[in-house]
Amino acid sequence: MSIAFTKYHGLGNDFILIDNRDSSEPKVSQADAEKWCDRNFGVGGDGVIFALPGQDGTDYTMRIFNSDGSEPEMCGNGIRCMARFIADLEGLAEGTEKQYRIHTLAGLIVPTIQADGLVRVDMGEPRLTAAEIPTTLAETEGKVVAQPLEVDGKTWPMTCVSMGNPHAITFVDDAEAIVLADIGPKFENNTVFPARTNTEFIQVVNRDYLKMRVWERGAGATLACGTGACASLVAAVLNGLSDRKATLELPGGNLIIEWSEADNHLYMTGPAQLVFAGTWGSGAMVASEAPSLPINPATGQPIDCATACINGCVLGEECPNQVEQEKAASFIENTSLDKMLEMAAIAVEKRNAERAEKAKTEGPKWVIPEGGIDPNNL
Ligand code: ZDP
Repeated sequence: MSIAFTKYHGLGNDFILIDNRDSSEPKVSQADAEKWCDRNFGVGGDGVIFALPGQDGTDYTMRIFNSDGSEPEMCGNGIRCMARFIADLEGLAEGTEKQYRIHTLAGLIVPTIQADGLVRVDMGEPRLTAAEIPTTLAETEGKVVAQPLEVDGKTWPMTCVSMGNPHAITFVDDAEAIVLADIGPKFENNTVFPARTNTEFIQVVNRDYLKMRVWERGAGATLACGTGACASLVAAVLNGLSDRKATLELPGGNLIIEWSEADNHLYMTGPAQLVFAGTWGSGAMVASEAPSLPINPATGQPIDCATACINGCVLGEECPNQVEQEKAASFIENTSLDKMLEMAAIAVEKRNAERAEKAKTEGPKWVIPEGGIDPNNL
């Protein structure tokens, strides 16, 4: 079976997008998503995203499987890629503004493709109660802010925010110094986060500029995380460390995040970029679907005619190509024996002339041995 896909990235957070508009069932299983995301044995990606038919009056539904096969509720960079993908599928002209209403497991999300090509997403409201995150860390006044958590012999003040998916944010002096692969899993799988968690390490450069590094639940260290950037801005505001609008610098580039006072929604603006399209399991890779190739009688091996014919057909009259067969049949039918002999004589003469010409430049292929040729040993 072959499945078409298109690869997109949002600031280096990369996804494999599947056109799933004709069915509500994802075309790739969670177990296969893990294989597809493998960077050596698959396509490579931080997740697989499906553009499914809309529900509850929305234009489309988005579902995503992480690179470990688990299914998160939402994906900020992914939804920008999804918006770009459907715009491309619908043939939206460049420079046109278009808004989509997308159903996700985290509720309604509304991305807008702007005339400048960037995608601005209404990410909805942050959820702050311990039960909504979910976390067992202490909640005060309906929020989990700067709660101490012991990890690796150190106490980290954690602020927790859900953007549909769980985020645990901690503020550090130097985001670069964090060794994500060592410490990330210890937050992700900590028992205080029963649904595991995405973890953001934030360095406040100033009130409208934050540096972020992320360890994603189910995907590990990624170059960017849209829901994480939104959650981090909320955490910074709750800790009195930033304004309600800031640039978030992620390893893959910048996102502008705004937590609107008017409607309590988060607005995220950033790029989404097409990388390439392809087919998983094409004929060349799946033996049962591969076209049957003619066999070279000399070697017993299949012949790739597309290549072999350029160098001179090795099958000659046995060529399985229908057009070539018909040409040969019609030649035999319509040519007299005299004419054929004449053509053969000309061909032999031409070949001899070519050989003689070649011998001049390349030298003889063989020499007569001293004492002449032994006719019994030819
Ligand atoms: O919550 C999770 O399990 C995340 N790994 C989902 C993906 C989040 C993402 N990086 C984002 O940009 O929000 C795609």
